[in-house]
Amino acid sequence: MRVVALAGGVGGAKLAYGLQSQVGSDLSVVVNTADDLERHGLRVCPDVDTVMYTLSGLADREQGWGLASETWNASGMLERYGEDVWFRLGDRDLATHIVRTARLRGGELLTDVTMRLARALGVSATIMPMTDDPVRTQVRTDDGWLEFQEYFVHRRQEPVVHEVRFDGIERAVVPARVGGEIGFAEAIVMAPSNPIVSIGPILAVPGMRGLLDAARRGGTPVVAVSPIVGGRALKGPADTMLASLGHEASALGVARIYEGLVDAFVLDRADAALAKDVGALGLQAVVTDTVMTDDASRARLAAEVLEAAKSARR
Ligand code: FO1
Repeated sequence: MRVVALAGGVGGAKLAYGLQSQVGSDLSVVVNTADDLERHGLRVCPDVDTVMYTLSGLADREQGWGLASETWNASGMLERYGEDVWFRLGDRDLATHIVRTARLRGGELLTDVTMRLARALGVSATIMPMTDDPVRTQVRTDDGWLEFQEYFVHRRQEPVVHEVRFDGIERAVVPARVGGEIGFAEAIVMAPSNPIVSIGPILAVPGMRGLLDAARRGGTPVVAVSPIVGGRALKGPADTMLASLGHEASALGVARIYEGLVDAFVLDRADAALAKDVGALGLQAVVTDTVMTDDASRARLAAEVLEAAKSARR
């Protein structure tokens, strides 16, 4: 079964890992790049790298991002030189950013760079950025507009978010390779990532929604997994962000955002009481355990998501 997953960082990477365990190289993951940033002259793609490290089995599983058994010597040296090191780059992680930046400067597209890096790490799935063009998430807070990682890491997601924009999105183009994979997909999965700042930018790339709609019209089911369980985000600020942006901070609030875009919606047993309201939106509600604590739970959720896709096939 050819599967395309849309994903942000940590939560999305875990489900992608489960999906890879089910379908191997038939999985393509389209990853958010609006969290990207420049650090020390290098291009850093946090969500792409989180997915790549997770799928290669090299990720720091406690932290969710970065590499396991990382060391921080370069960061210490950068600090001695007076550089800002609030966005921490490990020694081995730095190699990824050095190679990526050099290849981009040499004229390679981010899609090709990403696919080569993932192949070198032994990833069997195809990992693709949502676009090759620069797009940056910015959030409006009481302190004005902040770059995403300034808000997320430096300010620890503390400022209240009043508005979100994706700078550069109108000039962004869906890579041909992404369009092709969506066109051939037999199931499309929205991973349990933040619907506003992880899945949101992917859907906002001009042409992306059209590709997904065309796939659905052609009979490809689209299944979304809620990143909110019992009114709380498992990781990150999705719950508080939903609330401050006027959405309900619940699985139902997420289902409403995806209304008209997905056929089935997977929510946690803790939210079983919301299944009826999700169904009333016209989505097939699937209630199961969605919290992925180990390899087995990642694989089981992925298998259930693919079953939901089969039964939602149009
Ligand atoms: N997250 C943090 O909370 N602190 C960091 O210093 C940090 C560094 C970092 C470096 C490379 C990378 O790929 C990810 C990193 N992240 C860090 C995670 C990242 O900010 C978030 O996971 C995503 O951007 C949110 O999806």
